[in-house]
Amino acid sequence: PLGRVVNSNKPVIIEMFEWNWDSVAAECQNFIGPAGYGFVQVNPPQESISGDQWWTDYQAVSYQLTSKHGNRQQFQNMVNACHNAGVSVIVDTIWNHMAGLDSGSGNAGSSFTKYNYPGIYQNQDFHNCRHGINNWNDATEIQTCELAGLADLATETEYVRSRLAQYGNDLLSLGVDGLRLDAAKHMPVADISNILSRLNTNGKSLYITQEVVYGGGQPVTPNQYTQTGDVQEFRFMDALRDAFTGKSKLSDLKDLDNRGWVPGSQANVFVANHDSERNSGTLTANSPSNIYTLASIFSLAHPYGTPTVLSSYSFSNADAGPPNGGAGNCNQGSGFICQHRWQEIVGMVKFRNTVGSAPLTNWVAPDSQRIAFGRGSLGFVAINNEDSAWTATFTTSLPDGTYCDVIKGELSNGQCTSSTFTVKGGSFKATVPQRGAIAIHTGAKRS
Ligand code: LAG
Ligand code: CA
Repeated sequence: PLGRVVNSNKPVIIEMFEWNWDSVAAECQNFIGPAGYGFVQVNPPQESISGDQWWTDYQAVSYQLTSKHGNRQQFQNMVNACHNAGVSVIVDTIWNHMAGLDSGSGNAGSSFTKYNYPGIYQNQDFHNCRHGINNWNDATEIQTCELAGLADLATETEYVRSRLAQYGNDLLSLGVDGLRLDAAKHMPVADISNILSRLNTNGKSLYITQEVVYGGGQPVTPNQYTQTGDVQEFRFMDALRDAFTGKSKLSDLKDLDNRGWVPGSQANVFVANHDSERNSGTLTANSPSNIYTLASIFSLAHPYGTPTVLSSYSFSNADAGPPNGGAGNCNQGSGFICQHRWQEIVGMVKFRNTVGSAPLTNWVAPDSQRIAFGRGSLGFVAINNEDSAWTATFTTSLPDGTYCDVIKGELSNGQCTSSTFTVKGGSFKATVPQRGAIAIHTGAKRS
């Protein structure tokens, strides 16, 4: 079955962008599992063209699990290590296309020419539109022409479907728990549905998240893909950028299920992904005034969607591959940004795990850039996107008690490592720092 029940009490995903398999395995055990994340999403593991740029991964050459990130054995070890730490593994999966270079060879040594990948696909397995997508108002062009010049697989044919399912089944046989379907928008949903129906999940539920970038007025829409799994809702990312940069009102982000977006129960949302942080279209870790962190807090606090936290690396050239050959680590100066270890984000992962699907309650927005809300009687957050502190008395249904601020601290050995807030009779007073936030929940209640 397809669904989202794997780790349903730990919904948060980390995109471990360009971390190699050995380093993901270590990080699952050392940090990710203990911190309460439910999933890691890893880079495409199949053989791709060689080269130092990060995007070589998206030019598939074969389905051997030999890549810059490691070999099959290392991949298997990573899955096992993450599982042992209670973390599920989502694999970025390329079903839409093969390499777009005229010719070359891959990381496992396979030679190819465009439209001929020996032993796997040949000319007849690709669509006949052999040019880029020119007209984005035409669904046939979007789905049968070439995204970025990449050889477009004829996913409506029996052979291609069976070959893609064979690859999917190989991943499942290694214990993979979920797939990110790259370029899902460029495949008809019927093709995705057919391929998924061929996967042997052995009763386990497989998490599917589909990359369908919303484009205004276009005929292929995110909402068309809800029958085959979760859908990445890029309008959430854009709305957060606009709100936190002050182009629109943060106070307008209360109800996100009434905007015509993918229903929250099927939306996969993020502040940024590996593409957006390069095309300057969204917030990045370098955004001013702490707004990337504030937006991340919002995405983990608001009930809309399943949140993904991007963990990425610094770059000056947008094509550059990862530091240290992809051996990810969070040491000072490593070049890896390690957003997944930021205190505010880790605090909010536990908040999310505690509040689960509790409804949004007690919303207040005394100013267009100041919001606060509860999650039932389990948690409460306040976000201040102004340059001055905000002191207020908040109404909450949290039980009476003293709670740790999980934005700047945590509950440790019965003590709060930072500020505390005391709820009594349905309210508490707090000062929310300028361009800052506070959050409390029943999982970090001191007394
Ligand atoms: C995706 N989602 O649908 C990935 O998130 C995105 O990162 C992928 O593009 C894209 N789809 C194709 O899988 C990336 C880079 C592209 C790169 C492509 C293939 O953003 O820039 O294209 O991967 O490697 C590169 C060159 C292009 C060239 C193409 C074919 O940048 O100029 O036309 O390769 O040779
Ligand atoms: Ca296609």
